[in-house]
Amino acid sequence: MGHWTSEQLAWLIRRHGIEMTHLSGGSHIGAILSVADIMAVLYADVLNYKADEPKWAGRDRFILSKGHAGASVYAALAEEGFFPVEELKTHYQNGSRLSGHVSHHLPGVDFSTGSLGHGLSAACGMAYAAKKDHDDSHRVFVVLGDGECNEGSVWEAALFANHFRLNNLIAIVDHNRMQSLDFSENTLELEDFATKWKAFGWNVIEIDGNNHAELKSAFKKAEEYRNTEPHKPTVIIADTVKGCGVSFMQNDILWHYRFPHNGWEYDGAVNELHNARPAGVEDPYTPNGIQNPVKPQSTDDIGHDHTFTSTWNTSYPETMRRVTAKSGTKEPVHCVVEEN
Ligand SMILES: Cc1ncc(C[n+]2csc(CCOP(=O)(O)OP(=O)(O)O)c2C)c(N)n1
Ligand SMILES: [Mg+2]
Repeated sequence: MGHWTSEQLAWLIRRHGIEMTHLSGGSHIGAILSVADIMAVLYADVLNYKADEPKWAGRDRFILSKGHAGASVYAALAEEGFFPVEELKTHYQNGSRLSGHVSHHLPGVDFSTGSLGHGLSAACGMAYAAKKDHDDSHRVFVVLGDGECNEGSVWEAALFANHFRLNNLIAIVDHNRMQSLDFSENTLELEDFATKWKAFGWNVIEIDGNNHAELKSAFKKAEEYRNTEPHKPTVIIADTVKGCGVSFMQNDILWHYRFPHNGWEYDGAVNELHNARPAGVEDPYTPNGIQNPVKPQSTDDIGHDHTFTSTWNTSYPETMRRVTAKSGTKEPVHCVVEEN
């Protein structure tokens, strides 16, 4: 359990994410904003850990398999006291231990990631080891990207978890329906995603992954399943919006790789977040927001379609599509941050 509420921590993860990618010129802000609510609920309400004793044997194990969103786990760990918040500014810099992708050299990190498709296998190993040791003191959590589930190794691990009845394993998929250059459905179709996990022998919980109440009850349900479905691992399919919390980054694939540049990109993101900050949180970088922010001009590259194939699911006519897009649209979408 953490020091912050999940709403406060989600806001801090987003604010740190903007600053860290801005300072370093690092990528993946869209992925960081997408997973911020999942990470915040995990570190505020779900995971058992001791920040002053990172290797405590009874801690829940956690792997961020979509390791390109490393800034989100770094921000959560720093804000919960594993290392100084000040160190976040070294992200992606030469000599820093906060490498762009997640590094186990940091206290609180159990497994390095970045090469997609390995986290679920590692989590299976940890859960299997606990079973073999008859050690019921902790659970194993792993967060995957949906595009990451294109990797065959994910499905081999899913088979393994079923075979060894790993009911101490909880996977969460950040299901934003986008990957690095395009919508997932245009890259390699995953749907019907829930049915696939069920067929692999898993409990499946489907929720809005930017909604904290739904996330919290999903984790509660996953805990209940450990008793009611002792022969199954559990996956939470968390429907999210890539770029959630900054209007011009939402559902725009540009922000998978682009970082917030000086000018309207940084000023706009900071001020949007500033205006949405929850009670009890100070902005660590721009305590009063940005006065006289640079505004985008009509010639600036905002609101354009940057997906590789230019539109949602061009491969199939309407009648052949299997899913309706929550995030397959350029319209502004609901995000939890805007509510506060
Ligand atoms: C094995 C491997 N192949 C390719 C990449 C490059 N890469 C980084 S992020 C990414 C897209 C991931 O999409 P998704 O899992 O949906 O994550 P999201 O950013 O949408 O949360 C890719 C292909 C990688 N990190 N590892
Ligand atoms: Mg994705």
